[in-house]
Amino acid sequence: MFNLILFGPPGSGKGTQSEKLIAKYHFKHLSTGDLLRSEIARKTPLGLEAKKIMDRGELVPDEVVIGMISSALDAHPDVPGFLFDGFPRTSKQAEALDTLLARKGLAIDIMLALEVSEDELVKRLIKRGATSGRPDDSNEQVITNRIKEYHRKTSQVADHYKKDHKAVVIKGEGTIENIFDSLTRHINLHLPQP
Ligand code: B4P
Repeated sequence: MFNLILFGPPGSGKGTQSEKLIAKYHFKHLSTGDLLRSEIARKTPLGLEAKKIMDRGELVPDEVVIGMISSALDAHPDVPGFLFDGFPRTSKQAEALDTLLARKGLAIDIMLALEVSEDELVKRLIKRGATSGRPDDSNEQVITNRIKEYHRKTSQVADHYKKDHKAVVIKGEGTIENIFDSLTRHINLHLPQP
């Protein structure tokens, strides 16, 4: 099994590139943003609570997202690997992920970190907000808050993987195809040979 984290600030292209990577490698896609939005759409108690937090551009509590990932890992024992998109977003989530994977005899193989300038992030999210209907993309103050949350709580997660030499920084600006080529080049280097 091959386990990959796609990392980066809000709007860096994690969702966009995940879709293409899943189509190529058939990993199981685990996006905590998508899982939370599905809870919101179904109006579950978890979703109603998460919505208030996400609409402010803050991070949902660690226990909630760790619980969701734990259930998702148990539900898919026979996949070729997992692609974690938007998770882990705090050091506590990174430690929990290590523990959950270790219980199954697994580990993270590589973290690919998309690097994008702040101006470009804001531009992309405002553009998406015009059509997506996502409340967290529709207000510049909320977008700025999401980027601040990233610097406060998420950016240091990369250090967790740098110390094991598992983190690779990828330029996240340019065409979607060129960025995808860089990602696949690094994945192919690390994939176990058949
Ligand atoms: P997420 O759903 O993870 O999404 P995101 O960070 O907004 O965006 P992503 O990086 O996937 O960008 P995308 O490809 O779509 O998070 C939403 C919220 O959920 C968080 O703020 C938080 O509240 C909560 N949450 C999620 N996970 C959590 C966790 N683990 N712990 C706590 N809370 C959690 O790209 C954005 C736009 O850019 C798109 O419109 C795309 O078309 C465009 N784009 C992509 N690549 C481009 C390129 N190369 N050039 C130009 N535009 C590009």
